[in-house]
Amino acid sequence: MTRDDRAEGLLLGVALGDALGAPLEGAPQVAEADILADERSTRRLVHTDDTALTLVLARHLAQRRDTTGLEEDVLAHEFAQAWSAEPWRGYGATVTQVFQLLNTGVPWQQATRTFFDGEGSFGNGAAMRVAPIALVGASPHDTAELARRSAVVTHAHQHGKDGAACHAVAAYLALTGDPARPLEVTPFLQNLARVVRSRPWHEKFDRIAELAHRGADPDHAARVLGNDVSALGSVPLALLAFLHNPDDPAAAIRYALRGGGDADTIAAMAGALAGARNGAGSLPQQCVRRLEARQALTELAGRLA
Ligand code: F2R
Ligand code: MG
Ligand code: MG
Repeated sequence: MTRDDRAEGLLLGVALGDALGAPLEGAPQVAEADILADERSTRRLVHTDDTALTLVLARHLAQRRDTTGLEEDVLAHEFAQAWSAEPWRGYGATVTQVFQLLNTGVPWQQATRTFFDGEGSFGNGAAMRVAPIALVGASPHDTAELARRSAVVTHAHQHGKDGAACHAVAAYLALTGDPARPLEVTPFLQNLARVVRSRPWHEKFDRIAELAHRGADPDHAARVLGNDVSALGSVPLALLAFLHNPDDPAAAIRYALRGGGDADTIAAMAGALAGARNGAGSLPQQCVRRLEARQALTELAGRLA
């Protein structure tokens, strides 16, 4: 499997999870039969804010492949412009206000701290879009650093930034691990714990390890780990969905969807991880063909790989 194929798998995995989860976002739990029916349907797979902002970040990185890597001021402006162009993609309430401030010229350092007593958002919006960072990071540490820099332009809260770092490094590990060898849960989580050091995240890593070893079902896992729009309440369930089904992207996405709650985002993150490990060829082709942004994502994967 080539690096191109895995880069494409990572980006298409985001869009696949996002678009399959979009009609399910907010559902308490989801029946597997409904997911299978949707996979087999012919509906066009329209994405939401998760993929829209992933495209923005991927383009930003592709344009700076050989130079600076990431420019926070420009990136903040590009995110806000994407929201202005398509505000109907299902954005969060607070990030919408951040984008409005950015579009009136307020610097991101100030705009992001306007909310929640200066702490800023702990939503999963920075994590849901961060996967392309794994394609340019030189190491887990470098990937975490870049992820935090990409996060802080909209999500100032520590959990928002840690969520982005956690998911980006998980994507880096999925992308660079050998898919011919079984994925080992404990070393994978230990690698994440080295770059995301705060106690609440370490507690989640411990829960993930227990649930993975017990083969927990998605309902139970969602109750233990959370399935909401916060970074701490969604990134862990996406990780478990992947660790439970490391070699089967369709199964990882289904597991994430069955957990309900923030289904589009949790499935987008699980899809990125499984797609990165197994490549685009392993994704369900009858769904990939229906993805709204398939061509743009494939082209960006080629530039970033
Ligand atoms: N927003 C949604 N879905 C809502 C329904 C959309 C509807 N279907 C439609 O079509 O209109 N989905 C998207 O939002 C999530 C990503 O959120 P993001 O980008 O982090 O947004 P935000 O606004 O910053 O945070 C989300 C909410 O979390 C609460 N919150 C955040 N920080 C907080 C804090 N420090 N204290 C208390 N609460 C905090 C707020 O309620 C925020 O509005 C993804 O699911 C994406 O798909
Ligand atoms: Mg969404
Ligand atoms: Mg969502």
